[in-house]
Amino acid sequence: MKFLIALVALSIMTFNIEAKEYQVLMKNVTSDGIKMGFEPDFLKINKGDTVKFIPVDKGHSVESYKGGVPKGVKDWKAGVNKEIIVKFDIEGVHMVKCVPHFGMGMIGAIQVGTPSNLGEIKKIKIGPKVTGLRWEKILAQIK
Ligand SMILES: [Cu+2]
Repeated sequence: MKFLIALVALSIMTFNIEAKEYQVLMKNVTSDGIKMGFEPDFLKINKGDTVKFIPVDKGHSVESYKGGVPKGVKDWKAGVNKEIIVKFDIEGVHMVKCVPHFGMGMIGAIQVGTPSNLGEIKKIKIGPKVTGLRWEKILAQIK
């Protein structure tokens, strides 16, 4: 019996430690009725987890937002209609954007562990009004 309990405890621990893979869909209309968006547009994950960005509709791209990532992160990008799996090894807030639809509000963020660079990304001015409004809603979720 003791052995069985230990075995169950061990398997639960292993499960918690295992890195997870999340999915972010790139859509023309999100489930909330928002035009051109990442679904979800904000994710909180742990260091070492991966995110698969999937262009379920055509015409989308995803890339790291220049200056909107923690120090030490290399810029990355997936071209239009390309799926990409990104591993997030550095803690902080990682902003992402879709180039064709940035002006229509297609922006998102992946929070990895502690949002150490929150102060820096709060200073970033997001040009298009619709994008800026969406960005404010994302920022409000980062804690
Ligand atoms: Cu797009």
